[in-house]
Amino acid sequence: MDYSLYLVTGRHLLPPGVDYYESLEESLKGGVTVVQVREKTEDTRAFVEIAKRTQEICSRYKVPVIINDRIDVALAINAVGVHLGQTDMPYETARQLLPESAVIGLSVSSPEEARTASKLGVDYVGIGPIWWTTSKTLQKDVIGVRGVGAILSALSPQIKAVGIGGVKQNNLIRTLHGGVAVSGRGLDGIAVISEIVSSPDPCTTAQRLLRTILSFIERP
Ligand code: TZP
Ligand code: MG
Repeated sequence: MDYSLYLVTGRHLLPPGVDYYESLEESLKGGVTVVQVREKTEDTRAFVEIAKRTQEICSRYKVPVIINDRIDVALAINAVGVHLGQTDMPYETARQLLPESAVIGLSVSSPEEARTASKLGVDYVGIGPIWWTTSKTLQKDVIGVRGVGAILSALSPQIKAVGIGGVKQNNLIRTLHGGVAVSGRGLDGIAVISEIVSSPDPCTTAQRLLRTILSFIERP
C-alpha cells in the first residue's frame, strides 16, 4: 500500500458550505494515496453511509479506504483495513475479526508503544502528534521530530510508519527530514486532516504536499 499522502477525513473542518464528497474528490484528484474515514459520531447508520460513499468515490481513483476505530463499519463496507488508537479494540482481537488480508494500523506516541506494535506485527503505525494541532483534543504532549526519530528507532523495520499531527506545507520538509536524522530510517508517509480538508483548494494543496513528500519518499 502507498502511504505517501494519507488523508484522514474531518468533516467538521471543511470550509463553510463545502460539500464533503466534493472536497474528497478534489483531494483524490490532487493525488491522495490512502483515505481514512474518521467519524466521531454515535450514529452508526450515518457512519456506514458516509464510509460506503467514500469507498465508492475512492475506488474510482483506486485509492484504499481505512476506517477509524470501527471494525464493524470496516466489515460492512469491505474496507481495506482499520486504524486503531491505544484505547480502541486490541490489535489481536481486530486481527481475528477481520479478513486475513486486512491492513491494521495503530497510533503510537512513544518508543515503548512502537516496541509493542512491533511485537504485535501491525501493518503500519501512525506516529504523533508531531506538531501541535486543534484537529483532535490532544491527550499527550507533541513529540516533535526528535520524538519521531526515537519511535522510528524502536520500530521494527518491516512496519510502515506515517507521521501525523499538525503537518503543514510549511513544516513538511522538517517533518520528513527530522526522523531520518535521528533514526536512519524515514517515514513512509504523511497523514493530514486540516491542511487538506480546510484548504480552499484541496486538489492543489494535495498536489503540493505530494510533490514534496515524493522528493523524500520512494513510492512502493
Ligand atoms: N492523531 C494524532 S494528531 C491527529 C490525529 C487524528 C490530528 C491530525 O490533524 P491535523 O489537522 O493534520 O493536525
Ligand atoms: Mg481511535
